Amino acid sequence: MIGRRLAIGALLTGFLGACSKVSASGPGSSLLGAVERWNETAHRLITSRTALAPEFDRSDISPDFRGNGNVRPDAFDYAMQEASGFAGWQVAVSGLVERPLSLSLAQIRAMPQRSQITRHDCVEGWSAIGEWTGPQLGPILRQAGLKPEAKYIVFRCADNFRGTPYYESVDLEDAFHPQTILAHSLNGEPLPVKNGAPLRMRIERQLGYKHAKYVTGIEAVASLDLIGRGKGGYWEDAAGYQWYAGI
Ligand SMILES: Nc1nc2c(c(=O)[nH]1)N[C@H]1C(S)=C(S)[C@@H](COP(=O)(O)O)O[C@H]1N2
Ligand SMILES: [Mo]
Repeated sequence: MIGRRLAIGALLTGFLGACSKVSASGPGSSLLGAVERWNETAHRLITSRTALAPEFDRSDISPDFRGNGNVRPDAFDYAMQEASGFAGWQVAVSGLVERPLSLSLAQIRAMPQRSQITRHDCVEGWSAIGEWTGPQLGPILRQAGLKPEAKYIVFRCADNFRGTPYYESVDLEDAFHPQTILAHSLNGEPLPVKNGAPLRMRIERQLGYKHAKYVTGIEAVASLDLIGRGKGGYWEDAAGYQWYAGI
């Protein structure tokens, strides 16, 4: 957050610096137009939804990536799955798709993979850096074939808080963002249970609660109104958290 603010400040200072140099030599009227164009470009650079989240070096990785929220689904089925090394875990890709899929962990590991070392920021005031590996969500959605009415992607999870299932959702811009992956590994090892075993989303341009753990389903929908209590996620429904939690 602070890094990004500093970067924006540096960018703006750079533009202002460039302006004053031009004003010393250039005609005033065209200068104004040029400044406006620079501002527009700067604004687009700063706000671009497709920009990548910063990636870090292996040496930056946090020694222990804390587990937060639910750290073990309490369903009996989950314990069975864990005992078998999640061999039977399936992720359903459903909803507004041409070809519904049911993907095993083995199939997900066999897809082209992306690894990224990113910083996770939780609204509760802590951050951690880890290396996540898994296939990008985009190609999975392309394989299933989104119907034109699909506007959002909902992530279903195996855990719940007092009987209410955890879920999250993103728009298609985040769903197809290159750093949006279905991660099965953290720091080169299968995900620990506390961090979402066997599969969790990484939605790197957004805050921690968007990164759904224990993913069992990926559902394409036209509207979020009828999902949960209609706000697009467990914490959005329960505590009024922002649905768009961009960082
Ligand atoms: N299924 C599920 N996903 C979840 C949560 C949860 O309780 N259940 N907590 C969220 C919150 S608030 C954060 S900060 C991160 C924590 O991820 P971690 O346990 O790997 O630190 O997961 C998010 N995804
Ligand atoms: Mo969080």
